[in-house]
Amino acid sequence: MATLRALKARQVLDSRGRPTVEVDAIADGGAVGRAIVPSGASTGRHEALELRDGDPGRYAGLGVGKAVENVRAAIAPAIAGMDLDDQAAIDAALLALDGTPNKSKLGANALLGVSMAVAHAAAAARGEELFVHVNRLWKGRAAGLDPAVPREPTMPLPMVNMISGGLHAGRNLDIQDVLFIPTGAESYSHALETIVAMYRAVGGVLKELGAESVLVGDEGGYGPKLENDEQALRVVVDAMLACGLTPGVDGHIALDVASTHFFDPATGSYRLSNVARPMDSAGMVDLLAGWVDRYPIISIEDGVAEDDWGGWKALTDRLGDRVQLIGDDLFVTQTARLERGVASGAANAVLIKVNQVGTLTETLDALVLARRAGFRPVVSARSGETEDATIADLAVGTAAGQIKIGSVARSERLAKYNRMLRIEEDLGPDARFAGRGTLP
Ligand code: 2PG
Ligand code: MG
Repeated sequence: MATLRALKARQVLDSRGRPTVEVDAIADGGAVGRAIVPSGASTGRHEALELRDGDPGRYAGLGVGKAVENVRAAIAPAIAGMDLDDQAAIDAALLALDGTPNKSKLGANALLGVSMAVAHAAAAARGEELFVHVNRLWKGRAAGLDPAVPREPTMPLPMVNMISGGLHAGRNLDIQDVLFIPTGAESYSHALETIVAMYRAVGGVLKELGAESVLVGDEGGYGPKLENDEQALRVVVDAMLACGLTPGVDGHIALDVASTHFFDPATGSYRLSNVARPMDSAGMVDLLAGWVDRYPIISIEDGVAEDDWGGWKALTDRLGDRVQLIGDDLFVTQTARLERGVASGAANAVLIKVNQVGTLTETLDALVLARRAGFRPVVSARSGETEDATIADLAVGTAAGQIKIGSVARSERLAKYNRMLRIEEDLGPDARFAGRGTLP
């Protein structure tokens, strides 16, 4: 049994040049696990609190010195000596130390840095890959679930950002991400090759259209100025055709509408920049259903806003039998909100983001609940990322089935895609791949 000897923490920078927390967990035998915490831009109101210093003189108030100090002064002495393999006990100790419902005392960024670094150190102390360690944790947690729930390490099917809008690309479009899913792929590496071909093809279609700019957004997707959101859907369909794919057969579209960010809670209306009049939930559901009828859309995330439970129910009643409807801002990876969604028929899938909840164990809790309810989980990165690739191992080790990282540009994204190539090699020629079967 390896125990935790010490923690080190420091401030490093993420892909937007903003400070974030890095933690090293050192095992008694000297093995080291390191993790860096990601950060969102289109964050949900109910996410666990990301502690920032608020000192305008330093990094425009975004420093994380307090969170780093909390790791050193409050967390390290309290959990030193604990069994690194007992992730649940360590995470429970972190929650007890913080003691607040939204991790506002120590900061979810302090807690998550420690929680993930501990998992890395546990794997390193055993001399095994992180996904193998995570898989052991997952099998333990999944023991009571339906036998059909996947337990063995499985390469996920990626959904990949092609065109970025919303808060990730200067509000050029209302929709935040138009993504491509390589539904015809037979393996992860085959999927990746198709994705890269699509990324080039989308760039080509945009250039032909004369879209002023094909510069990329925060997650590496193209951030063009287009006439409207629907034109972005046509661009992705045209790119599929240019790649020799049959839209709706071996290539599909996914959307992250991120609609919370154009929802006005005061009037209960959705305000899209290219739709003349504000819409209520029913109007928003009609708009999305129309797109589903006309385009090969198989997945929609945050089609309505984070607290529009009535809208979510209407959307799910209307499209839930043919489209994956993912709650991101809606569920914020938290079991209490996910339980409400399951009970009320809101959504049929859940985005899994480690920093929305703040510990690995709570992330596994959300995955267990999702699987129990028959909700598909999609492990996701944030728009602010780093070279940390923990989520790649998380997705494989929990056999989540799907992953969303951003585009195949910018190295903080490629760190995860490349990590999965290594894992696939490790798993060998018989590596399981979630593939098309993971979708409706
Ligand atoms: C999302 C994420 C990732 P952010 O909305 O799903 O795409 O964005 O990290 O900015 O919340
Ligand atoms: Mg989202």
